[in-house]
Amino acid sequence: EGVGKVLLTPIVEETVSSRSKVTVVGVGQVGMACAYSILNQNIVNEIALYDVVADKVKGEMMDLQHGVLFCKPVKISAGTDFSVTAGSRVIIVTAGARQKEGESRLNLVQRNTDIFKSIIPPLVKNSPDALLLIVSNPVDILTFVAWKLSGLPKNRVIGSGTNLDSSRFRFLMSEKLHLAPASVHGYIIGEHGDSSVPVWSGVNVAGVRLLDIYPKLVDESNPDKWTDFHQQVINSAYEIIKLKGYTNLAIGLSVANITKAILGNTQAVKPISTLVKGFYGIQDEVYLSLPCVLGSQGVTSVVNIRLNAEETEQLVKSAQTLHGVQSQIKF
Ligand code: 6V0
Repeated sequence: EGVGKVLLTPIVEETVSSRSKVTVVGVGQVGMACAYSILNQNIVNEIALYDVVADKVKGEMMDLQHGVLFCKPVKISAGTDFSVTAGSRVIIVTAGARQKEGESRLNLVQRNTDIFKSIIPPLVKNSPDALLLIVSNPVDILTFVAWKLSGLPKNRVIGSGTNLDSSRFRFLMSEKLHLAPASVHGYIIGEHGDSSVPVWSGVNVAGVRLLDIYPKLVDESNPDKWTDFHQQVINSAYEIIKLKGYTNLAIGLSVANITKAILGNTQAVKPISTLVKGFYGIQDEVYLSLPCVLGSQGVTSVVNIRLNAEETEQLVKSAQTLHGVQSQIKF
């Protein structure tokens, strides 16, 4: 009887499903690269954007909405009120200042902690079952800060960590070997940043350890300078910031890759930042990256990789450095 009068005849009331809602907090270069990558992966049914700048968050929402036709249907919402984030499964936090040219990540700590104090409690209140995925720098320390402020169990507060550093590392080695990055396996663990640790002993192609084939792989005398790959990884962000002002595309893809493992409960192993107290003799409550098994609970397990004495020492030293910085933070 509605024909010619109303377009739709409702049968049941529309419900808002939050099956796979993801919130991105901070719609700067990094936040939008995360949102865009996630949109392209067809893994969520809702993306919420939250920022303190009303015009910007609205503009970014509209820009994404206008592309939804070309993706799997996704609801895109946005606002400056925390209610827009309610019912999220994963909350990706990219809010905050970024490094200036030449500035270290550790330098950002108090500025971004102050932002976290105002956002983490209301985010958790609106999404009590969510998992927090921290991206803002210095990511390991801010993941610790978020964990403390959130009151959530440690498995549900993680940082993007060295998933990106490891991807940069594998890319550089893959170019050298003329192989796809996915076929060159290797992990960078520890701090996302200047004190990260490359685990050369584990670098392999199809299970063939490179150190078994080239015992002098990482000797200073090696003219191929494989050790430079690690230095290049460390320098990557500084170099890209100098060249284009910020880094965003690779971190966006890396975050989408982590989000996919969580929402799909895949139990994939990825190097991400987790609470490492008790591992490798680390005594302090610090977050650092280790290969973690990821699923809907966040970190399901940590993979116990064998580290040599030097690698262990570097990891413990990173932990001490971060702990030192953390003890200066004003909560
Ligand atoms: P940006 O482009 O300046 O964006 C930051 C955004 O945060 C802006 O839109 C701000 O309005 C917003 N913001 C500020 N305060 C708040 C608040 N209280 N609530 C919500 N939003 C707020 O910076 P960009 O996107 O380039 O970088 C964001 C963060 O990501 C920085 O801390 C970077 O250092 C960090 N990165 C982390 C990486 C990693 O591997 N973990 C990689 C790249 C950058």
